[in-house]
Amino acid sequence: MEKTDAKGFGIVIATKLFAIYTFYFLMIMKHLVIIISILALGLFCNSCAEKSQAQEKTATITLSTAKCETCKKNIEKALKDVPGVNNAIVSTKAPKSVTVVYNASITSEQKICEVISKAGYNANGVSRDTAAYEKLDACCK
Ligand SMILES: [Cu+2]
Repeated sequence: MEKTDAKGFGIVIATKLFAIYTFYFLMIMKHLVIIISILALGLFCNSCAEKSQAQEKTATITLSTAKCETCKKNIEKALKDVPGVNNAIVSTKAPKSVTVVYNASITSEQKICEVISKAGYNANGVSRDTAAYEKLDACCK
């Protein structure tokens, strides 16, 4: 009788120890998984940031026909919604130009010039769209 009790007690202790070890093992594994995930995410974000930085370019496009504040607004507005264009600042003072910060993996200087042309202005070598030019305010012609 005593022997059986001792044996039963032994099994209970062993089971409990096993449960405790399993619990701690799982806890440690869980933490490891979380830590590894965070590290992996960090590396991933880093490489993404480096990649997008590498793709970011700045172009200065000559605007031979831009004249006034309305022109500035028209061109900046046209470029604002172009996918890949991060920033565009027009200067109507000589030398008249627009400085565009864009993502080269999404758009190009040529595409940006075409957008400006469709807004009615010459952009580098791309001549203004005549129909768009006709629609401009009198002060811009
Ligand atoms: Cu104008």
